[in-house]
Amino acid sequence: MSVRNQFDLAKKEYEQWGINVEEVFEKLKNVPISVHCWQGDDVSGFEVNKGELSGGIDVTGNYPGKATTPDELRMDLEKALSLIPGKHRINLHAIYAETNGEVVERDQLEPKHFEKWVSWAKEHGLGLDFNPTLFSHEKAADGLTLTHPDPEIRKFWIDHCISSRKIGEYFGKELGTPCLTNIWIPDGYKDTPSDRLTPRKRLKESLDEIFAVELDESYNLDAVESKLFGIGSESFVVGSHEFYLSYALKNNKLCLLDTGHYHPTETVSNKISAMLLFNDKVALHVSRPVRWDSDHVVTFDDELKEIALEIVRNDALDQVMIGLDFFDASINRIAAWTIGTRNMVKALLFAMLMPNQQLKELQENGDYTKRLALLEEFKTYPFGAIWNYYCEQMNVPVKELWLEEVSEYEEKVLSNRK
Ligand code: RNT
Ligand code: ZN
Repeated sequence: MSVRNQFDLAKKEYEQWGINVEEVFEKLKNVPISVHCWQGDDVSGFEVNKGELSGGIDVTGNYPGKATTPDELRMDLEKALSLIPGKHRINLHAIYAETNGEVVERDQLEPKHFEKWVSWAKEHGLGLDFNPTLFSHEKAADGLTLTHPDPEIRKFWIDHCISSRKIGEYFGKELGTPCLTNIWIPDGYKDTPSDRLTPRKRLKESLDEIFAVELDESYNLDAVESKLFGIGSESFVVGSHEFYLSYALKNNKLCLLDTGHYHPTETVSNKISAMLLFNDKVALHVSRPVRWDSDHVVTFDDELKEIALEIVRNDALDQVMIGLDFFDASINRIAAWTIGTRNMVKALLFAMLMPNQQLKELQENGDYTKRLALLEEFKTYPFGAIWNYYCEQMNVPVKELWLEEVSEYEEKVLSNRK
């Protein structure tokens, strides 16, 4: 049976619940996922004096063929995007600047160092998001940046964040869609601190200085990303969840939740509704922690579906900015992007195909038996047939066929890289 015929049958089952599948497709097409460029080169970047990856994050694996130049990275991204349904965004880090072989200190970065990314984004109709890079640098070698006791080091990172926000503004202006500029810092201590307040005070002051430079929010939106622990900051992280949640609320910034940055049984899906009541927008780094903040490729698991449900059933697609954050170098990197991003889109489709209104009513009416029964039965509704047809309609490979294209690309392109 063709993909279309299977779809026609499946569609009828959803229609019985009042779900209009074509309308769902239209809605889904317009949800951008911010695809992180750093999966393509193991968070290496293209700085002239490239340092080792630091900041308590780690990429394991040495799959051959990683992108080593901006052109290779863009080419790989194009390949991945051609296998993912929808129009998406690309999330860059400051270390992906193109400086023509010149050493440009991070506090001196300017829009011109991202011109190529912008013209590429224009060519492909992509929005861009941005991140200052406060790791993999000699001035971050001791694990402290915006909270460093040395005012000169702090100043360097403050200036880097300000220049990054201006680059974000440039992206927004050029591309006609606001750039989300997200600040994440690794700062923390390996061992029990003797003073938690002083570093947090310094972080607050540094952020105040960074955001004192006012930018037009129709071009640049600012986010702050919290964390629980990292390698080398096991006992204490300055920028904790409570810190940034409070900071963002008070200063009208976005709070970014990375799904790997909480206690193992704590879920981001449960935080979204609470935050939506007090914040205009919430940002996400969808990742997959395996025992720790391991940044595994996003799979179609229960928590991913629950996150998508929380966004969809609360009608919050315009409020939740969905970004991805994983880096796996043990598998083909283009496949990693494709699997993770397709899963995010797939989870949104899954959520849109649930009888969300009826389920809400059941809960309101106290019918928890039917609530559980339906939630369970819908897990085995013919969702795959709808997903396959969506892919077909969006001109991307159906089912695992995308893998053939990745293998061909690996053979023709990746295997020739040193
Ligand atoms: C680190 C944060 C951060 C980084 C990227 C590379 O724990 O999740 O978002 O992964 O900036
Ligand atoms: Zn993150």
